[in-house]
Amino acid sequence: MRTQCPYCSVQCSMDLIEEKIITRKRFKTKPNKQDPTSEGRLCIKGVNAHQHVVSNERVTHPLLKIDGEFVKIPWELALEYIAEQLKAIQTEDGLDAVSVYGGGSLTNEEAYLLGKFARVAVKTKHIDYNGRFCMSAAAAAANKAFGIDRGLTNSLHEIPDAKCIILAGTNIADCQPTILPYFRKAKKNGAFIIVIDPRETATSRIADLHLQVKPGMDAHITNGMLKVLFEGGYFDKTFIHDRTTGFDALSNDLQSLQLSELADLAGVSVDQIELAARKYGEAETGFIFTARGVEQHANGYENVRQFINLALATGKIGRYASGYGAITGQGNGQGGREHGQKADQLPGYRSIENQEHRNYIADIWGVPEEDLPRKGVSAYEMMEAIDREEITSMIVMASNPVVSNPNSIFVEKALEKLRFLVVIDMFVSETAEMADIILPASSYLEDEGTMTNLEGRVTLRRAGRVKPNGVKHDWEILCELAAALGKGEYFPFTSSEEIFEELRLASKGGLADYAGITYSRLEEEEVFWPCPDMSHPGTPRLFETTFYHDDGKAKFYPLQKPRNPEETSQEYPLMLTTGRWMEHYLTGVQTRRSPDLLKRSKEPLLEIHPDTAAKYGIEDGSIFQLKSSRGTMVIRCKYANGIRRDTVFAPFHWGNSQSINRVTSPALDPVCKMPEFKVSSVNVAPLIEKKLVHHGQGQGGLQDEGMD
Ligand SMILES: Nc1nc2c(c(=O)[nH]1)N[C@H]1C(S)=C(S)[C@@H](COP(=O)(O)OP(=O)(O)OC[C@H]3O[C@@H](n4cnc5c(=O)[nH]c(N)nc54)[C@H](O)[C@@H]3O)O[C@H]1N2
Ligand SMILES: Nc1nc2c(c(=O)[nH]1)N[C@H]1C(S)=C(S)[C@@H](COP(=O)(O)OP(=O)(O)OC[C@H]3O[C@@H](n4cnc5c(=O)[nH]c(N)nc54)[C@H](O)[C@@H]3O)O[C@H]1N2
Ligand code: SF4
Ligand SMILES: [Mo]
Repeated sequence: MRTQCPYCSVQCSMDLIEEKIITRKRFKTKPNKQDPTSEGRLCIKGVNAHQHVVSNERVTHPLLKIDGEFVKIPWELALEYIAEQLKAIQTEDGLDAVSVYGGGSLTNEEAYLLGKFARVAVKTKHIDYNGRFCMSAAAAAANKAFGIDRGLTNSLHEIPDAKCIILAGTNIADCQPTILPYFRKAKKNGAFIIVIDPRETATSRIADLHLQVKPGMDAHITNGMLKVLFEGGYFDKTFIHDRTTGFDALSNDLQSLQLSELADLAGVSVDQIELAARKYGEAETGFIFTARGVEQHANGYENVRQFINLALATGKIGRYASGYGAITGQGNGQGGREHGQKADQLPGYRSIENQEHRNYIADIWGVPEEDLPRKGVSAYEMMEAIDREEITSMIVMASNPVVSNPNSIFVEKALEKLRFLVVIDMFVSETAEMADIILPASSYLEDEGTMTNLEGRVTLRRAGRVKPNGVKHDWEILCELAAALGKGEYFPFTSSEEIFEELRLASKGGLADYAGITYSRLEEEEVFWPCPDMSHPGTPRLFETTFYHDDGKAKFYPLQKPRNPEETSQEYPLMLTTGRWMEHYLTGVQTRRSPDLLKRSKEPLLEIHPDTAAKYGIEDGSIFQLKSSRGTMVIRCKYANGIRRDTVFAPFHWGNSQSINRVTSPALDPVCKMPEFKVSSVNVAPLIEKKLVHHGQGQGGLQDEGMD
């Protein structure tokens, strides 16, 4: 079967061969050599992606919690029961007491339908999704700077011809491994590669210059670079004049900056800032890429705006081999943020507070405009509203918020207060364990639909495998739940293609315009949005002639000092930053159920510099408690020579006592509500009990052989 990896935003396609030898099943994976993005490569996660699908831990029945135990119940009863509960709660607590929480692994069709489901079937304003923790800073920055938000402005194929590449807070070698060769090619062609990251990573190893920034202090580097570019005459005055606004306010402030002060604050040297600026300024072509390292901060929005300033000031955007990109994260991190799962958004990147937009979508949906709710609050703010008992019910589809939210001890306590929690998932995730009812969803191998990759390229993933008995597709579940709520007429869909046809109409004329894309077109070619009609070729390169603001110009952002992240103190002297490892995906619900991936990486490890470890008397490989003012988690440490001495790093791929979010800070960016996952002040303390006890869930015991 031809399929696409369910994990990251590259969306590598592959052929999966399923062999049956007597009763045993074997799987082989072959990359698709014709894949225009991965060029026939797969990473270790892609090779093993089918393993969770055939895990014997898949949920294959609706499960209702009775006296603390899950009991299998038939679908009809499950749907009826949910509808009854939701209606009762809304009668007593109000329409907005029910909330919906989505995810970036959903197909475009399902993300679209989830938004419609919340607004039309449940009639709540409270819907948001895990992309709030992922794409929101870059999305807000791109919208404000360019008037549109699409991950990369150019196709990956242009990277090898760029002469300078800045990789800021993006660890491509571990997180989008199959696109690393584009960067290697650029290097071979003479590009100067700059990595900005507090740690040495597999990505920083390809860099010509590695700026080991102090977590949260990127903007001091960009400000310093801007000053050097200005003074060195590297600004593109024609581009600035013709294509941008807001430059004067910015340039006036540059004079007052002191490079030495900025370098000190950023934890790098003046020489490094100067070299980075000169190399980027001199290069005829260049790219800047950011990811969660600069975005997941309480000033993530400003951070991204300041990186965009560099591209605008030097005119390195809107042309071949020059541009900016926020490397998107989840499989459908891009499409999932365009069609209405966001609290303030309607399909096609329309705004729920814009009268014209409301009229247009109400018309497509066949509901009175006044019936459409207004905007709700962001993902973490929903947890706060649950804690205040303003929201008393939640439907979670394709996310594991109890592990992925910051300050997760608080979040877990809040979720316990819910009157009714529904989780739609393939597994009993840590969040599903808390649910009153779990509905089993199909997996990527079984469910078809479109996905939009990091380049803005829309791909069609066909279903290769029949879903297990008792399991439904997410879109089917939404249609059936809507029917149970008495709104079936608005959800008459019998295939994902029918939903896509409505999405095309709903997105038409919006910023994320998919009107010119159809399933049959996607069978022939992958299309980059915006694509307003069938004769339009799609838009691989953005901004060649215009930006998307009314005046057609891009906007500079005034100089901004980075807000100091949570300060370290005597009690919490170290800075914790968090992120990913190659072998696991997000909260690990899927990859911890893939035996080959779990074998490679069994538990989280805290990366700590040996000098720092020595200071606190920590032996390599020992287990201890990591503490912050929010709580404690348990983790083994691993010496890492390549990390800053004031910083420790851990992945967030594990739950329960090993969940790093038990200690992370809930500070939110005021503009986009991105949490500060990348800086929390912590300390390390010895454990009394040294033996690590694994929780049963998702810690192995799975199989991809011998299944019927
Ligand atoms: N293997 C794997 N791949 C994945 C995922 C996964 O879970 N596992 N998840 C996918 C998803 S959803 C996403 S969003 C992407 C994320 O992709 P990335 O953003 O590349 O991944 P992270 O590891 O979160 O962070 C990147 C780097 O930022 C650095 N960093 C931390 N603090 C700072 C800082 O203050 N400034 C700077 N400049 N850098 C900092 C970290 O050391 C880290 O190396 O990956 C996608 N791909
Ligand atoms: N400390 C820290 N925390 C972070 C981050 C960080 O860097 N540091 N990064 C943040 C980022 S960028 C992200 S994207 C979030 C991700 O956070 P989550 O969304 O919580 O992560 P996942 O593990 O992808 O959870 C997805 C759940 O949906 C299920 N699932 C997968 N596919 C489907 C499907 O098609 N349908 C249904 N119904 N279920 C499905 C999986 O089994 C799993 O239980 O975490 C954020 N949290
Ligand atoms: S995880 Fe990403 S890079 Fe790896 S195979 Fe899957 S889509 Fe490709
Ligand atoms: Mo993400």
